[in-house]
Amino acid sequence: MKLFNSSFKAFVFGVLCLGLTSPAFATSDSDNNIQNAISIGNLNSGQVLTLTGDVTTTDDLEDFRKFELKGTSNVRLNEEKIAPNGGRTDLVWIRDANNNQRIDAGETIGNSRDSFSHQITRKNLPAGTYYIIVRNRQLNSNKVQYQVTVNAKV
Ligand SMILES: [Ca+2]
Ligand SMILES: [Ca+2]
Repeated sequence: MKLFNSSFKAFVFGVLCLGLTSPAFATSDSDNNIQNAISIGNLNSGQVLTLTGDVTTTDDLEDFRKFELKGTSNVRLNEEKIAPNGGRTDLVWIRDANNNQRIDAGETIGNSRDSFSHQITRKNLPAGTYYIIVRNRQLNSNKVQYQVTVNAKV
């Protein structure tokens, strides 16, 4: 009985620890580098695209998305958290000017760091391929759900 008791306690302790430390997992995805960025579509002047996702520090640190700009436009990126899983992220905006699917010097056109929301506006952007990177900045394993609006009406 004593043996049973102690193993039962160990079991309960284990379950409690598991419950306290189990990390929040993000929706599994493969958009973790620029080559595997998920396309959200083409953007013409006057359009708005919306993308959503989630990132954690444990299993999915960053999400890469891309869009094509079909003509010269003013574009605003707006990122906000979706309740209840708000948290701090980085928002990085890349223009792959030489179309080599790499981030080269001078291709980062916006970098808003470590904040609960972000807004970046750029005027007279040329047609081409653009990338958006959302990176989790929480120190714990909390999942951050985000929504990014890409607005070419500005
Ligand atoms: Ca990802
Ligand atoms: Ca490049």
